[in-house]
Amino acid sequence: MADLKEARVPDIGHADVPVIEVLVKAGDRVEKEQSLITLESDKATMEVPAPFAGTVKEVKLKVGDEVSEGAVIAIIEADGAGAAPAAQEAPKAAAAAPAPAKQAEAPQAPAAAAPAPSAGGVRPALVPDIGHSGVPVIEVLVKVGDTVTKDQSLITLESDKATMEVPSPFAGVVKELKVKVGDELSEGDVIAMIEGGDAAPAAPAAAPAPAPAPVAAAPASAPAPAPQADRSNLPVARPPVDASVVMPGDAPYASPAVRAFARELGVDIAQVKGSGRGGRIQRDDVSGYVKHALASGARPVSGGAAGAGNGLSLLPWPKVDFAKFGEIEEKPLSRIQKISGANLARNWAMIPHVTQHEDADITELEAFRKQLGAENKDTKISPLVFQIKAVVAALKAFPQFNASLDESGEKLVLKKYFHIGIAVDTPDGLVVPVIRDCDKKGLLDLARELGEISKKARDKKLGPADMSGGCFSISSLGGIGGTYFTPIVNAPEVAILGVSKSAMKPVWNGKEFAPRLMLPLSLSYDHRVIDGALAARFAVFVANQLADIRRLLL
Ligand code: CAO
Repeated sequence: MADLKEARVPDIGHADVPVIEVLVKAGDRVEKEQSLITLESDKATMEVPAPFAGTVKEVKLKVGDEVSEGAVIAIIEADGAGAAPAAQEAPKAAAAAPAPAKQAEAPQAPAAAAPAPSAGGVRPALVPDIGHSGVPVIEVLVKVGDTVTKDQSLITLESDKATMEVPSPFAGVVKELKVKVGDELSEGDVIAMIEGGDAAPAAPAAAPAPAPAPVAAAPASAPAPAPQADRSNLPVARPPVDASVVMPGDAPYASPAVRAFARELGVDIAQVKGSGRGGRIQRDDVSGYVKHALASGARPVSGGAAGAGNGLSLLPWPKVDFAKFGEIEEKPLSRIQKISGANLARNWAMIPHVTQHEDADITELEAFRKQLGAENKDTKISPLVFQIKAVVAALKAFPQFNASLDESGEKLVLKKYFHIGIAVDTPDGLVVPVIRDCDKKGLLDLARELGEISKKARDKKLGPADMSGGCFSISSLGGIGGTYFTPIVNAPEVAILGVSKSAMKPVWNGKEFAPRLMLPLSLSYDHRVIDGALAARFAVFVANQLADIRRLLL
């Protein structure tokens, strides 16, 4: 039995937190724990998950709304079986079915537990209620002797669902640090002893300090582990931003403080290699990146902005009041568009692209594909699977294409594996899932896997792991039309094959014009790594593979 339920904002530790993304729309089917909206306080970004599975009937919030605990996010027709009992009984906490932390009150407890604060005295800064216990410290952001202001972040904690900075409850000088990276902390643990320079707001014992922003803000049931996005480019005015971060393909993973630091230096965080646990980017990694960039004469390039200049001495992006010229409507870019846009802009600006065109005669191949399709009615045999095989053969013959420039730009990393990225068009934008070990898979396996990843992409179910590790990408517009195009290389790959729609053409066979099915290919490549002659050979090789399917067996 289905029934209508309200998904509400859980206790998020603050009031009036802006909605920066609405991730579902009416008619969408959502799973329990699937993120509904993204909120961003001044210290953390959090996704609010659905408390139960069902179908969204109505979305009650829009980007820009400011919400507090209890606000209705959406009306969901819950699946009878999937509805969490907590949600049924207590719709107030609906969006965070497992008991939400009382974060707004949390800091008061530590404040009360602190020795009577007096101006100039040494007081402990305690961990507020963070909704979990035993949460690992992943960064210590201050050191002994540092002067901290009230609300300045002291440490970063990371649970499996959220990253949160814990701010200082008062201003002062750090006298002693009681924690180190790796410690697991719970409410009430002492972070540091701070000598209060500015004890005023922190208070007489009877009137505990106003709650230091419980940056732990993630609802206890926590941000859903949905593919996280680099929001460093989001048009939100509230620094520091984003706690959770992953880019398609290459997953930069850093705390809000490190992201803010990278932005301050104009560094595109996606370029920085993390040395921390699980590849997490640390402050030192950002400084190291800048040092290296300066030493090698390059400039750090910030990936996102359309026209901040990005160290490339570009003109700023034109500021135009379009409404002056006629009626307009504004539509925010989707999260995927923002992420892929930043990557595409960087790749287009930094890679010297050349596109080589070639036609493949696929008359025989197409006949074989149709026959294969008739023999395997349960599997859609896309022309793409042959293109994948042809590309793998070409990568084996021309290893320079199965390579990436390393960070220094001085070394080519040659890969011995064959993972192919496939550009998939989704209603929210372009994503590039990767099919692994294509050299070891047969046509039918590839056909099935292609069907699976395309579906996963369109259902927004791809995780960062599905989109990383690609060696070479194929972008097929063959199902749509067009003749040739100039695909943008998907860095750090060095080439990409664009495929357009095949068409019957008269082709001279030495005696006469014969009708042949010709497939237009567009190979874009990084001219720093590949020269034109090699690219032409690669394109011809791919075309020959497709023209005579037996060659794929060689
Ligand atoms: N020439 C002629 N017909 C082609 C073709 C080609 N090169 N490639 C595919 N087709 C046919 C297919 O066989 C299919 O025909 P049937 O319906 O008769 O079987 C039809 O076109 C539709 O194909 P499709 O696009 O749905 O499926 P696909 O397996 O070929 O491609 C996928 C899968 C995921 C690559 C595709 O759906 C897609 O998203 N393409 C867009 C990629 C994109 O946006 N690239 C641009 C990146 S740069 O902005």
